[in-house]
Amino acid sequence: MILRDGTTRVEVTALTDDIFRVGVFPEGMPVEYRSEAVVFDRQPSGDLSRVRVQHDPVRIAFEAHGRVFAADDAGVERFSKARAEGERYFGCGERTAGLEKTGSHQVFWNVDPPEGHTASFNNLYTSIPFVLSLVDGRAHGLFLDYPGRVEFDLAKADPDRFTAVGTDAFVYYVFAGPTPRDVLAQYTELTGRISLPPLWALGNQQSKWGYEDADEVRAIARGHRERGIPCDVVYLDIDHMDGYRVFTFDPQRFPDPAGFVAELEADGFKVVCITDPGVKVDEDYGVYVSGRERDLYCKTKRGTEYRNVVWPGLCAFPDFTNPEAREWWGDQQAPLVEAGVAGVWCDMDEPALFVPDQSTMPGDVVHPGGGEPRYHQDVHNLYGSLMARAARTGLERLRPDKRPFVITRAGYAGLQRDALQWTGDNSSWWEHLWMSMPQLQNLGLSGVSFCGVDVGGFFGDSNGELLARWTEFGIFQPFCRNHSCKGTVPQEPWAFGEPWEAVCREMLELRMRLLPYLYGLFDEAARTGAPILRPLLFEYPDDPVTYSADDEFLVGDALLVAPITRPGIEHRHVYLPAGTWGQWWTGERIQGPAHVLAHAPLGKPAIYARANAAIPLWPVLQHTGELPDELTLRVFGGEGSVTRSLYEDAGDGYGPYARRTVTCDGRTLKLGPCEGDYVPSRLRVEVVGRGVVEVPDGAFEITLP
Ligand code: MIG
Repeated sequence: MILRDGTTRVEVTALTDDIFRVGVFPEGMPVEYRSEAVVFDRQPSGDLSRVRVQHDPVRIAFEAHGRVFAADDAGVERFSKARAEGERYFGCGERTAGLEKTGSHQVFWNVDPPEGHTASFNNLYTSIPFVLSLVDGRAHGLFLDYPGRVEFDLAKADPDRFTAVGTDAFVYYVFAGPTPRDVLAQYTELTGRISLPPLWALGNQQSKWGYEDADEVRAIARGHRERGIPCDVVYLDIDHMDGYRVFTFDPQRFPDPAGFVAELEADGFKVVCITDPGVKVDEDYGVYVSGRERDLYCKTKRGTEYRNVVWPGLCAFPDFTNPEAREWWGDQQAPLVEAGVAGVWCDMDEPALFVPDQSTMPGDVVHPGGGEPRYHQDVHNLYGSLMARAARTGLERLRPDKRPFVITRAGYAGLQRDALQWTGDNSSWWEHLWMSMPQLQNLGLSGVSFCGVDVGGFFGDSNGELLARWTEFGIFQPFCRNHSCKGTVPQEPWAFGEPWEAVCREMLELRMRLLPYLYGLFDEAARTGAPILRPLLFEYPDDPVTYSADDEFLVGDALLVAPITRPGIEHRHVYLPAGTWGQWWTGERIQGPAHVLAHAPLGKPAIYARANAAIPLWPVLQHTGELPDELTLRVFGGEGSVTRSLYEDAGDGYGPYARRTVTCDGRTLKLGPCEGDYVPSRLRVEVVGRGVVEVPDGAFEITLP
């Protein structure tokens, strides 16, 4: 549908019955839908029966699932949406303040924030201009697709309005819901979903900026095995490079990268390497020279190579908006892949620059784009996403039989399909442990279901109690990695001695036991966009108490976790929504909705399981290479029937899988037919407090003890 409002051209398109696109183009501006965020590639449905148009001035609204939403309250040429009565806003990507965004102003512009960012900060490393709204428990969503700077005013300046500024022509998408799950499915149908990571990426991971050389990393790996502390991955930060030249190894510190990786591999560890976008200007460095010869770097306005200083000294910066530059960059990863490196960590990709300190590229730097030049200010937020895309697609080409593993710090809407997001440089503060909860829930509500913060905190010295409590939380992050800054005290799980070491071990053992459950949630996220670590409101949108419950969260549909985030205390308030909940450690049943005072001494965090949800567990493993062939389904019996899905495969590659449904009502447990050709594990069922039964081969229904 094409409308005109004065000299402004307005186009409304129904992509599906529940996803709408609106393009607003003032006179003289091109009609342009090109987007690096959007992957929707089906034929648009074209059904405009849910679109409502008023004329003079033109105003657009949508009507579906029994209500009107995303209604313009001014002429269409400005972005201004009426706030429906009782409408509450959520989402907005990586945000450190609480869950609810009603009454806030949101800036979308990627930065490497100053050390010690707090909940009062607004924009950080990634930008996702996406809002999920709830009105009387029903959800809709809105995504404004512009990767330059944009700002949302969510009923702050005017309590009855949602306005956006930053761009004259604009394209936005509306998602009809009506549940939060539907909105996430619709938003991620448009912008893409995570791909299923290799199983080892769900294991525990250990990192530190400051591990000096191969021997130190070996000792860290061995330290885990000697102490029986599960770990799957160790990291090489920038000190592994030769003079910070990306894709190289320092010949003294890492004389035999392939031998080093193979040795760790034999002990069940993967190695992941950092990469930075700044390429050292050095005529003897092949990466730099080949990028220059192929003309793949960003330019100044005058057409010369744009340079700035980062770790290696003076650097040039790949123009990742150019598909040829992405392909070239992906290929440069070959030396890492040949050494056996299993994944790539993209850092500093806001991009973060040193001159001036903690700055980014000036807005008038040119991204030549392989013939479609754009100014940096119009693509800034994309830089990290496109670097991650170059890394991901490169790994897929270099190692087609393995699943890619890419981490990014910066990015834009849709980054979830190229990388997981880790949230950069937090601090070893109790406040930052607290902050991690809304931060990861906000990301999960914005399509980034694979995410995590540095466990133990990055800047500053951690301590035993903080690390132990942080690990109690960290094992529930989709991405579970302990990482810290150069010059801080060691914070490996054993670094502070007992009793903290034992707590970290028990928690990481629990992580390993829960891996089959988490893997099923990753499968769900890859298929539907549902967050893994999710706010209560995702499952209970009709319960307004959940809207502010941001210091607790759900892991999938079946576990509720309420971490302790202050020193010296063992009790805290927990809200349990409707249904029966089983206390993980004691088996006690609690009927929700209820506010309870949880007792959570060290090593016994407040975890509640949803009654009758069958939670698949492994025995304790030291790493995922020890894949067992038996699963235990743990059930806390109660009222009501719950159906969950159980996912298994070989853990990497693209071979067969097995997906089954498990339905339990507390008295019987039923298995649905198995989808896929992978040979599924044998099952036993542990009914908490009542005993264990083996499930005979071929059985599809058993009576529980
Ligand atoms: O200027 O590579 O957020 O995780 O250890 C600092 C060194 C660069 C910032 C990352 C951090 C990493 C560090 N990097």
